[in-house]
Amino acid sequence: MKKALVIGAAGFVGDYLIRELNDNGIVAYATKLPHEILVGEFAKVYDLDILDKEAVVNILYEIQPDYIFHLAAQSSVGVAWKNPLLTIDVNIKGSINVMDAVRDLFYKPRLLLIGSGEEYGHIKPEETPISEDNALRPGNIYAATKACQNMIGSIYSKAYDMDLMMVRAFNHIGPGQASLFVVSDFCRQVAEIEKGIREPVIKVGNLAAKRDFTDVRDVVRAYVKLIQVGEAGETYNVGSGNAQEIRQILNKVVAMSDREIRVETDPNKIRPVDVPIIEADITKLNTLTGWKPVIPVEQTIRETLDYWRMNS
Ligand code: A2R
Ligand code: GDD
Repeated sequence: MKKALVIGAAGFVGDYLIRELNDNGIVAYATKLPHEILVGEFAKVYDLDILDKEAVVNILYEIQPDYIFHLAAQSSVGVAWKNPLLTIDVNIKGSINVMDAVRDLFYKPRLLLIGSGEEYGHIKPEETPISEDNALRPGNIYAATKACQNMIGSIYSKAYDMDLMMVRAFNHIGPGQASLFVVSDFCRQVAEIEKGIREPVIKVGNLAAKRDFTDVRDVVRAYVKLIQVGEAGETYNVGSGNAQEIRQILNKVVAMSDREIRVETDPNKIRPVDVPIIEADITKLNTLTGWKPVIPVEQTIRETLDYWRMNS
């Protein structure tokens, strides 16, 4: 049986990925930061800070995984504006620690680095939907760190003949996501309004942006396919292929409630730069694996709203 290590498994995606691995008959191991909680029912769990290179090496020697999914990151665009150094440390130095630890091993596991659709940044109208070989013009600090991870990953793969693939994940959503992110944020506010613990006013940021949303369960299906059949050194977009205006997403969330809700812009939620549209071309991944997303965005929104109705 194959063994997979999920680094940074206590975040949003980790739990879903571990379940997908289990469903595919792959034995799962997972790492989390010491202060985090991860129910270890479906994976053997280790504490790991990726800024500690020696600790990364020790865990790899102990587990000797066939597959490694590198999810650990500072993953919020908003937080990156407020804390660039932390974002650079975790997303660049931390990723290089992981790549170096894998490079020094006595065997060649397959490594999947998770990047972002944000790497494309300022996309020209004729470039959308955007494909993997397009120029990268990151529009924010988070995006720049992920573009850097991708470039270094590509260099390592060629220079050291590593079995390493990269994805650019577009916006993924679902129950359990932190309310730092837009769908979860809107759903949480609506759930709190319904419970009477918040005034009937929803606070929003830039509603004109268009983003490409995919259910997290579809996303982890793509990751597990890619680690098995992805080509070393290659980058793959993982998204839906259809961007939606954030205003449309807001309308869908609000329409799922029977309350009268007023919309108000919160200046703190407006970012210094917010690129107008990010939409994936998923032909490369679809051609290689046959993958396409199957869960409609309305279902994901409804389940996320129900999650917050139970958890706020
Ligand atoms: O920042 P925290 O306390 O939420 O912990 C995050 C963790 N993490 C680290 N793990 C090990 N060593 C570090 N120095 C370190 N710093 C942060 O990585 C969190 O538990 C996990 C990342 O999970 P999320 O932030 O929930 O990201 P998500 O949505 O699971 O996305 C997975 C990947 C990331 O690379 C994103 O940038 C990309 O997909 O979209
Ligand atoms: N969070 C948030 N809250 N965003 C809002 C709000 C709000 O109230 N109102 C509008 N937005 C807009 C943001 O300005 C942005 O254009 C869009 O909604 C999505 O914001 P987020 O959900 O915070 O995600 P993101 O696009 O910045 O980043 C996410 O997707 C990337 C892939 O495209 C994260 O999951 C990243 O880790 C991921 O790489």
